[in-house]
Amino acid sequence: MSLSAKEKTLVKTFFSKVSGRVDDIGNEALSRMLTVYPQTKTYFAHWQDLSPGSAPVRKHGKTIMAGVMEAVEKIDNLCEGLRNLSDLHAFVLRVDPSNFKILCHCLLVVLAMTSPEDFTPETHVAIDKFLASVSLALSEKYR
Ligand code: HNI
Repeated sequence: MSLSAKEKTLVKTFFSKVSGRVDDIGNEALSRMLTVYPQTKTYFAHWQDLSPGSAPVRKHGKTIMAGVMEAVEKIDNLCEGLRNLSDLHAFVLRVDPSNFKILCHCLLVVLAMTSPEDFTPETHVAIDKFLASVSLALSEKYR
């Protein structure tokens, strides 16, 4: 499922274009995950307010997108690049890895909605593969 050189370029170009809006994108993706898949709320039960767009949701959306942007930087070696994050999610946070796919799908939808011009079929495929690779890299430590 590795990305071709062309696909990597498409991913990098796309994310550099949306880099100024990642806070809103992260908020929207995380809000959707918590709304559509309420079982994911269990991981954030310590937050005051889990409703869409709340302060902690916005803040964590920003954190997640920082992780995604870091993954774009490390696109050539995601398993190595995301090792610490994978460790954290597996051993400290104990997030079930099936949730990575859920969040990545919410993110894909938000990217498609908010960048209709740039979300060409080729870019769609490249980003889908990239997010699947991020999910896989984050799941690495669960084996
Ligand atoms: Ni995730 C913390 C990145 C998916 C639950 N997460 C982080 C941090 C980053 C991050 C970065 C902060 C790390 C630190 O403090 O050093 N998370 C990502 C990325 C994805 C992802 C890039 C997938 C694309 N995380 C998920 C999913 C869940 C999740 C799917 C649960 C449903 N993450 C958490 C929790 C924390 C967390 C819980 C700690 C948050 C807190 O404030 O308590």
